[in-house]
Amino acid sequence: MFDGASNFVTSVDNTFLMVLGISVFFLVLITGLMIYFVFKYSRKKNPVATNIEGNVALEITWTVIPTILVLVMFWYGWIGYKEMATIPEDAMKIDVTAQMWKWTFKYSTGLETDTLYVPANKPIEVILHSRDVNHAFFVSAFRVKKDVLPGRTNKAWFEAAEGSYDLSCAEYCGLNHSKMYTRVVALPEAEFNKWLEVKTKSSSKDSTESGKDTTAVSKD
Ligand SMILES: [Cu+2]
Repeated sequence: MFDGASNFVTSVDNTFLMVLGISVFFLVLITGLMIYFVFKYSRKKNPVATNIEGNVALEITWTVIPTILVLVMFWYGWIGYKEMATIPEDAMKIDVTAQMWKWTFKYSTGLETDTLYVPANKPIEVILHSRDVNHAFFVSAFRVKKDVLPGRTNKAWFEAAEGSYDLSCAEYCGLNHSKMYTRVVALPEAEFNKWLEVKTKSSSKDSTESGKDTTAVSKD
């Protein structure tokens, strides 16, 4: 769980565990108290109903404490959101196109691939487009998820640790939605640069760039 596959793993996981911890604490507390009161104030033990007038100190306590807890949860959520929404200016840009039911990645050299290759430990900006319906770019190991919508450009960023990770579509997009996944491969920077150079050369040799992607896709 804490495998540090991207720069967001620790903050997202810590926020999740904090919210989970608070929720479990109150689940146990409230359920325990409820069971306790069911026995304590049962008709057998308490035949005449007690009229409880209220308790100002208690009411203030159970208003103030949850308010603080909710604000703490909001704070950590907000900090994490801001970090994810602020893309570093020096990030490497990769164009991502989603369509029923595949992903296409386009690099600055014009190279297109169906597996996403990135240099490790470098900020990567993915610019997300959809050709048809709503999809979502989701790399669970990175804790990165962003909607990919037709007629709108969304962006996300991450810094990946070296390795290979699942990339899936996280928005139901039709019949083969569940097959719409591929891999993100994070290579050491020098290796990535070599890969990009070699692949770009070989792809421009065996495909006429203009012959690709001429199929018109109607958008509404
Ligand atoms: Cu999809």
